[in-house]
Amino acid sequence: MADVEKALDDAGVTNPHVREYVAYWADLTGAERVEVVDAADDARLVKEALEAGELFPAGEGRYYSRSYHLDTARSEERTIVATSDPQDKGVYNNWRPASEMRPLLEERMRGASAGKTMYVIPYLMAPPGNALAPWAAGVELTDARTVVLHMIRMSRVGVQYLEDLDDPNMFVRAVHVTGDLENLGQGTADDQRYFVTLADERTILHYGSSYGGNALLGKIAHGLRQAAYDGWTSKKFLGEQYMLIGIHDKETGKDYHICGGFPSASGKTNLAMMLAPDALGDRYHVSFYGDDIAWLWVDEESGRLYGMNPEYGVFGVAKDTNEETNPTALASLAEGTGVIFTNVAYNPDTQEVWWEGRTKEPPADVSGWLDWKGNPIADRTDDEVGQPWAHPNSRFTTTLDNVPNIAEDYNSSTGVPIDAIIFGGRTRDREPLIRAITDLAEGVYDGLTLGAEATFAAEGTEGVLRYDPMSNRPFMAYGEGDYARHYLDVVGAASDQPIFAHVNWFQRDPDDGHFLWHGYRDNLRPLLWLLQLRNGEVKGHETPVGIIPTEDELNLEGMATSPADLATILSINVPRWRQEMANREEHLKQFPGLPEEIWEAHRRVAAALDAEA
Ligand code: OXD
Ligand code: MN
Repeated sequence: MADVEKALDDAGVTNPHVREYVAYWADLTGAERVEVVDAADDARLVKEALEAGELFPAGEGRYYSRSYHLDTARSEERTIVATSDPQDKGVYNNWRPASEMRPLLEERMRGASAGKTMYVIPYLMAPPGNALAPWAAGVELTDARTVVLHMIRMSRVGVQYLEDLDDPNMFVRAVHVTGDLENLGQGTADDQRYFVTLADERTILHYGSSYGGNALLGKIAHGLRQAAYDGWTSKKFLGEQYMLIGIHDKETGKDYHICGGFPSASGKTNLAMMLAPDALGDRYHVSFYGDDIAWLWVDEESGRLYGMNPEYGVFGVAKDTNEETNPTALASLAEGTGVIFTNVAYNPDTQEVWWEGRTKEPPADVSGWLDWKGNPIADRTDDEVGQPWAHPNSRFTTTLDNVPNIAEDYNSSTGVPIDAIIFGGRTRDREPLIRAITDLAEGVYDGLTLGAEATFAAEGTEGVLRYDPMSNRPFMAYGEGDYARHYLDVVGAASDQPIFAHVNWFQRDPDDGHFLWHGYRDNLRPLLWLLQLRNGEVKGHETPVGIIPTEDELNLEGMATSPADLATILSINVPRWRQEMANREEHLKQFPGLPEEIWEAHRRVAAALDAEA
């Protein structure tokens, strides 16, 4: 039996509620040892993980890990939001009664950490001193050392974050038990895994995975699901799956901040880490705040909408990260950064890593290379030769201050004022490069009807979007009608409203399929236009679905683009839009209690399109 009291005493944990919580779960899970961790323990824990074969060296100060082959992604079907109020049931939150889920999880977790160390990770999902810090404190308990190492990179970790809580009982209780990964029936009818947020108890119980998206409980379960629920019940804030960037105009000295949501595989991390195009670099500097989560609230003093990234690191998808798509990410993975790669291809002889899209071709000399499962590439049979070397969801985990263009004030307690909220999916036709929306309800309506093209048959019918409201579909914590109401209320309380916009970098030529817009760094150009529009410096062109730039308003200096392509991405295809409106109506009808403002916005846009037909 672990000596819990001693471990807590040694670490200086005096908060009685934390002590009680740790003792309860140490007893229930049967852990052999309890260890309270601090960010300063990182080097020792890395050394232990290397010795235990949980990490492998990938160059100086870079590490490699591999997860169990059936445990490589978030499992949406096994993820549940449970409360004691059936009114919290939504379309996407997989709601279940808390009274049913807690015993189920306790049963699975009982004795499941026998022989293992239970690490106690006190963390804060906010810059210290932030207005939302009371909702940001948590204590993750985990029986996996690699989870600790990831948490140290992804959140602020240390006992001090628990000791000065205004209400000592107000911290998220986040319990992670790995389970016997080889016997959990992942993806079968007998799947044993459960990833449950008991939102009204501020307790997270995740069983059956050590993959980051399921096991780093500060990030998705607390940073998104729990935060969304807390923001709603407190009426104070929104917790969104948004990136957050700053744009500094060196000529005027002004700073702007843009946040926004993108369904997965729509380039959110690349956008968040974008640099200004060379031709505009003398005037503009783009800084990085975060690539995945933003909490938004109205600052009482200024009346403005503010935002901050609650995370401390980046848990990025490796696939297709290269010098063109995201040089900033590559720099943040350099030697000495402490980065941890997961499920990429690895060469233990040379300590190199590789993933699809890192270079056009995989390394020509395959000797020593292992694929993400640890199998030698050189031993592949003819049938296996075409298979990816890295898992498509392979990841890199690195702290924010490794990102070369990290914003100077990313750690400041105040957060930053938000000028614009953007949404963007991957849409091959219909969606122009950018359309600005100045009306709050229309902006929220646009977010609720966000989607990305179905990528393969199983996900939907070709041409029909897989809707992903606000890019929050997997993280919705309560009913969508209430969510829309709360969003309108929070942003609506700002005296100086942000402008909304929908962006799309992915329109293609219907004949030869080429992308009509270059993307990457050039994506700054439409964003600059959006800020100019907000400042009243340009007028754009009104359409039924928003304001789009005229060709001469978009700054295209130093960029080659064909006039025909530009004309297409700066125009609206009315018949195609009218088709989409019928799909949107079906989508929105699923959500009971959607505020009338949202339906009005839908009807207004539909009528304006009809009038143009
Ligand atoms: C996700 C992530 O799964 O950010 O969305 O990792
Ligand atoms: Mn994400």
